[in-house]
Amino acid sequence: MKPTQTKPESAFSSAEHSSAISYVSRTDFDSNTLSAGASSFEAPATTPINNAHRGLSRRKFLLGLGAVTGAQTLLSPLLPSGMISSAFAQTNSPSTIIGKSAGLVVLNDRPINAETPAHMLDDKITSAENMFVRNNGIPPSEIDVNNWVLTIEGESAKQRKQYSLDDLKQKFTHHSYQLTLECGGNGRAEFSPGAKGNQWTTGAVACPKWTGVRLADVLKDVGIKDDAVYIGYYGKDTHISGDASKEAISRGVPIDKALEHENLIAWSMNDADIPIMNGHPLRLVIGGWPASTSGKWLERIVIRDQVHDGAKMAAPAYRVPCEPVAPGSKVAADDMCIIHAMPVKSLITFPKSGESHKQDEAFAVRGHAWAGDKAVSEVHISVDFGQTWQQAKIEKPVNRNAWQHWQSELNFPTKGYFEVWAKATDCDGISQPMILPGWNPKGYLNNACHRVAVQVV
Ligand SMILES: Nc1nc2c(c(=O)[nH]1)N[C@H]1C(S)=C(S)[C@@H](COP(=O)(O)O)O[C@H]1N2
Ligand SMILES: [Mo]
Repeated sequence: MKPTQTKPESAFSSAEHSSAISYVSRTDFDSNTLSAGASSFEAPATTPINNAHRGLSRRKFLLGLGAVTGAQTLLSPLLPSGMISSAFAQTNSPSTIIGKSAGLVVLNDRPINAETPAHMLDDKITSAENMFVRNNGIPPSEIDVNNWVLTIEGESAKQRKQYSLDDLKQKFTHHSYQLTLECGGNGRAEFSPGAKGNQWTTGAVACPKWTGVRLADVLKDVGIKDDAVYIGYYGKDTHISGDASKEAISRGVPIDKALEHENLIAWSMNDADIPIMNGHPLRLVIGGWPASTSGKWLERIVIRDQVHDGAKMAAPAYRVPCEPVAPGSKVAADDMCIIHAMPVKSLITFPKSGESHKQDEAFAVRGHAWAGDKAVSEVHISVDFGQTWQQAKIEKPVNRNAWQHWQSELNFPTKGYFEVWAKATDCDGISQPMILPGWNPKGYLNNACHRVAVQVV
């Protein structure tokens, strides 16, 4: 049963958030803010291709901002079209999403979707304010922590059982893990032909520390029948249409994946309550898989005797062609397969793209790398468009399914314009591609190398 939309209560009490559906204030957006302090490298820019395929809501949003296009031309002479790193596609639009940094880039305000510029992901543990927000529907307007109930049921559950937050906290052992959540559509902005949906560049990824109980412990407490195939989640958010009979999203994972130790039913992020936009008071955290499997505002888990058939499980959502297709192809629903683990990927979080650097000074570069269910074994850096590579130092993950930090020091052969490229390789020897891999209709799984610009002076 879905809750009906009610007026915002204490959780959303701040004056700027007085409307029941608007958690974003647009008042800070104006062309002055965007252009102030924008050097030629910091200028927001997108390729013509990306502009052509931006979602309608984004286009409207940008139009509302005014003079964005002027700033775009500042950068374009520096890079051949099609070679513009997605890092440059980010604007510096300030946002005021409840609990979130002003530096997050809002891609859509209904539902709220906002990504984190790469340099704001520099911390080893992503801060709550800097974690991206990906909402498919409207977040719950009332959250009653004391009366929150998690129900576990389904054809393959031995019984139907309910837990309050206190039950969960008292009955089961607590575990903390740093777990990487990356939206399946992260990197979509680079698709050509473009894909509809939020035009994520690089910032729909985060790796905070989560605390809660093991999903497996709770499922086992309920009892799992031998015929269990999948689990599915349901959250308290509502469908964007306001239709209470529809779910915003209800996805899941195969039972074998669900039973892995690192999956949590979490109530805490970085030792504090999970931010409202990230699923307070309870969420699933399934590290390494598309973050769409990590249900927010978690109210119910079903243990299924078939592949879960909740909202956004069916094609084309979170599916890619089972066999590779030519860019722009139409793909039949039957030929689309559910995305499992996310592919190997890395991010350069320092320096910020567009900084200047003195040639005679040491140049430090660092970031994170992750590889779905696997570990990353190597990261390589190039400053000559991939002609030569230098190996970076990489740390072990703090636990399975946590991203890994890497760092390196670089020398530049001359002054001038350079791009720093980073390429991670997973423990099976699979590396990131330099350019967009396997085109797919919805723009998922772009794990092409991240590139940042440096002007050496
Ligand atoms: N209930 C609920 N859970 C959800 C979603 C949602 O819209 N509603 N979005 C999913 C998707 S597509 C992603 S990428 C992640 C985003 O998590 P975040 O918003 O905490 O960053 O949450 C997932 N879980
Ligand atoms: Mo997502």
